[in-house]
Amino acid sequence: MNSDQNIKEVLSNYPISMEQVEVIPVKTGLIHTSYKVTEAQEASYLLQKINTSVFRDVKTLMENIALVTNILKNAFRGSSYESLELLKTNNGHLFYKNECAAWRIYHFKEHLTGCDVPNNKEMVREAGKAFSVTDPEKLSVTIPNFHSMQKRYGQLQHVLKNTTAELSHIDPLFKQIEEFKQLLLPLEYAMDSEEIPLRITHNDSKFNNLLFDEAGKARCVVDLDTVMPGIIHFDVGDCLRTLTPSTPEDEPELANIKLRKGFHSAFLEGFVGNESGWLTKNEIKFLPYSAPYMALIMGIRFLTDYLQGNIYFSSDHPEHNLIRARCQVEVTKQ
Ligand code: GN1
Ligand code: MG
Repeated sequence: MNSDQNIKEVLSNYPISMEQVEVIPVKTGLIHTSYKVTEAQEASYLLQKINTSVFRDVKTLMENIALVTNILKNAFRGSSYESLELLKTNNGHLFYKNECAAWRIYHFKEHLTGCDVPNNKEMVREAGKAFSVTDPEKLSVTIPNFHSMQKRYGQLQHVLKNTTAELSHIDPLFKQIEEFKQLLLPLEYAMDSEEIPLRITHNDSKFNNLLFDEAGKARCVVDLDTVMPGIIHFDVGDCLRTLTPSTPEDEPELANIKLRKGFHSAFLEGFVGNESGWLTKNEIKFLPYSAPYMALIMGIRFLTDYLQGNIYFSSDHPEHNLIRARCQVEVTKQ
């Protein structure tokens, strides 16, 4: 089955009118393959082919997402925030599986847009508010040890040990990683020893996983695959590492990477809110670790994927993950 026929077959399992339906690929995220589907009557949807080598247990993943979207829908009633909404199959299932892949569909947020880097401090404050913690609820872990520096570093060492490639060009990068890792591991140790409490965290709180309305108000957090127990520092750090540099996460020219320190405090203002009482003493104490910790984790993951032949993150060319890794290590350094 070619991919066009495949998509038509997928859509025929959903309450979508196939007359004059339009399907266009959209570039969103580095993991799944996404399409915008527009019906003649103008309703539009986000169709995603789920990356099952990253998310091996699709049923648990989708049950988590259904739970999260329901919690958010109730929590946001009467506010200006919105939740993503899944479209169920004709048989009432959360996803559709055929012999090629597993698929899911969300209603498309036509009136909202995301962007890679913020234009002003107000957007940054909005991001802080939007990624602030929602009600804790029992959720499954979709990717175990997702932000464990020890695990990510172990994977990198394993790949380094087993590669036959010439490595001298990554030596300086690897040395920096080793040095920064030692400085940042105390955050993970504090989590492991339960000095920092687990909450429900998004875990992929890149700035572009937030949609804004035309007035610049944050309205909807997207990409809910990795919502699971974690520490606030993961969400604070992932958002800060993507919104403080004025350059994208794959900036090749290290000299161009400048951190906008004012955005740092604007984000925290939004995140913490007027009342810091909801944070524990240790959560506050470890806040400065957040951004460098998450930037270094990403540096390690991108470098590992580069050395593995770019099998995890979608990339535009063979050196793309190496460029991303260098950029993230530079963000860690600053
Ligand atoms: C992936 O799906 P996407 O592109 O939002 C990755 C994140 C990384 C991000 C880097 C499940 O997220 O952890 O921070 O790429 N998601 C997964 O851009 O690995
Ligand atoms: Mg994602």
